Amino acid sequence: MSEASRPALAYIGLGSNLETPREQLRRALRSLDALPLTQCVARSSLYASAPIGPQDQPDFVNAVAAIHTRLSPLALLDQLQALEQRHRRVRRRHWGPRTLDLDLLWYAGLAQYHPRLTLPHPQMPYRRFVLEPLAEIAPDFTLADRPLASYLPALADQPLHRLDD
Ligand code: ROI
Repeated sequence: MSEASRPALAYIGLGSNLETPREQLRRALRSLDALPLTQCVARSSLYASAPIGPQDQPDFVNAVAAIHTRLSPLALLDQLQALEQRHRRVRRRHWGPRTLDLDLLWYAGLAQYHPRLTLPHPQMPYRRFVLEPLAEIAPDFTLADRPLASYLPALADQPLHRLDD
């Protein structure tokens, strides 16, 4: 089978804490499905989470989507960054509030260090707002050979709750 006929499975983390975050995420999920050579195959519930990092900003809404894509990791990253711009991402300071943040978390099991893109996303093990939505859509997922559930007890101090959609 040729490479082109096999899409890669990838997981995307979504976050927003400005300008009606739930609506930002719903729009972003539709836009992911509309990317070239890409289909959204699953999405988690939306989750409300207290900010990690600077606390003087609104709570976030987070979700994780699973996609099938024929884009390369860097081509996908370009598309995600363009999508953030189209959603008029506001990013006034590092780790500050934003209208839409799209993180490429995991791509077909690839492990790489690259100046633009390290895979899996290096912050994954430390973020409950990523691991819990991911566990919802990929219960058997393992990170560094450990089930997601094994990471969660250490993150119990990060407030997170599932929203009704
Ligand atoms: N905190 C939460 N809860 N959710 C996010 O998506 C998020 N994104 C960020 C920082 C500012 C690190 N904190 C976050 O970029």
